[in-house]
Amino acid sequence: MSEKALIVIDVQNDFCPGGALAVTGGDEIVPMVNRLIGEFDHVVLTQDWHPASHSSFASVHPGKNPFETTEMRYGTQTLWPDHCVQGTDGAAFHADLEWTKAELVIRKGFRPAIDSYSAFFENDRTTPTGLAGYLRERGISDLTLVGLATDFCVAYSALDAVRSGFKATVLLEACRAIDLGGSLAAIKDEMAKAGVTLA
Ligand code: VGL
Ligand code: ZN
Repeated sequence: MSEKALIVIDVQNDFCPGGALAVTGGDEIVPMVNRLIGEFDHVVLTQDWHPASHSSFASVHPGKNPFETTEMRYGTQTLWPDHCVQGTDGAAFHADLEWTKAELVIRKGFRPAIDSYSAFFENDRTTPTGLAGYLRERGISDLTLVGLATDFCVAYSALDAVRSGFKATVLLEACRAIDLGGSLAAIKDEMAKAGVTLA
């Protein structure tokens, strides 16, 4: 068994123009992502899903601004504007995303004290989301990743995918980046070295 799946990362209102953590051109990928959803036999979506006052929000760290960093127990954490709060419109999928075919929606970042960029592991890189087990049990070994943002949730998901024994391809055309201080170039390099196919 070597099934393929499309993993659609965080195509949510808050990551699109007008959203709380808008990624430039984030909404431009939606038509292409919809086409890919139509082509794949298996589709998994992820949804960034934070409780209010999540520890990754700059607003809960006195004196800190969004896009600065802080030291957490698990390492350095970038601080973000409040975004993707559970149940809000900002956390909803983009209105044009054709998500009904998805067989699984993985929600991540719901533990107050730890952020989760990756669809596989939280930012301590050890707490699993359950996605690897789900894919293995279903005989899915070959993943194509698209979505937002290239240099955070897409990249960490792809890195963890290869680390967990999956084949991973990132379709860059169907992704958009935040690109904080050269983060896009650095993580593309890291992905290529780790064995992620950048297409
Ligand atoms: C993301 C920052 C914070 C992402 C999620 O989806 O790339 N980035 N939360
Ligand atoms: Zn988040």
